[in-house]
Amino acid sequence: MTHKIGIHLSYWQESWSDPLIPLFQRAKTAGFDLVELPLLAPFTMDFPGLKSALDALGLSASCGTGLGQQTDITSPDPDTRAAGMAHLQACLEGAAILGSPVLGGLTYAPWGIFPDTDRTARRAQCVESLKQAAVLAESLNVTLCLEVVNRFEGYLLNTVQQGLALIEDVGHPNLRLHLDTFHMNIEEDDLAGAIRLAGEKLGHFHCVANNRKAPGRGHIDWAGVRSALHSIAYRGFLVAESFVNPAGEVGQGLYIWRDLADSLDANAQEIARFLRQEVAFDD
Ligand SMILES: [Mn+2]
Repeated sequence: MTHKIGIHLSYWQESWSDPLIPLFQRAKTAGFDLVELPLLAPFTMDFPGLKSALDALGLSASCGTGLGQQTDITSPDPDTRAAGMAHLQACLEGAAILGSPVLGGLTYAPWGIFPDTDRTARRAQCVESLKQAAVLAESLNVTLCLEVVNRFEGYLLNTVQQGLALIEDVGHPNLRLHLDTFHMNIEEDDLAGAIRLAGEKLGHFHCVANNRKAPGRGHIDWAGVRSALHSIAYRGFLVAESFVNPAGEVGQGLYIWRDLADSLDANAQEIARFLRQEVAFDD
């Protein structure tokens, strides 16, 4: 079996609410096997309609989301936590309809929110909330994956070591780590070593250059990454999560201030070729 390769659809979005279905064909044409759908407002999404559109093109799906201040499952406020659990439930149900084996991203804490006190209590609350979320995910046959992100986007999980400790504290087998080479490049001493440390707990993987350009454009050691993924027998998806377009609220929200690719579609084709030839491997 060779890895399925995918692309995060926000690659083509300028607004977070840009419709996703028109992007499926562009991903297919570029050469991807699957698309990663950002589930930012899951209550408004037509999951059966999205699934039909994926099936029509023979595309698989992966799913990611991000909690926010109003949906923070680490919050001391029970109503905020309940809103967060409802958001995760809607995302997990959507992922199940789409046939995505994983829900990744900021599934455990809000994106870009940094409380200046009570971080220890929030981590403890996070553990309690994830115990419930993991059970729910398991009942839907979706693996809940926690994305380890850099210090500018989150405080709770910056390294694989922290991720493994959190999973250990939750103690449920349906939790995995979601790693991303852009974040790892900032925080880990050794990317390949971090992947090996994650081992069988690695559930989802984002491929991106150190500067968020196409994988292969920057200075990530892809041969080392591939060899580490091989050594842990990683069988999940390889999803490109490049952000190269400064336009709109997506470019602004991700701090893209200059064009990092000439043509989005040609660059997407280059990404698909690179992932298939330089990162994916046969068992
Ligand atoms: Mn990512």
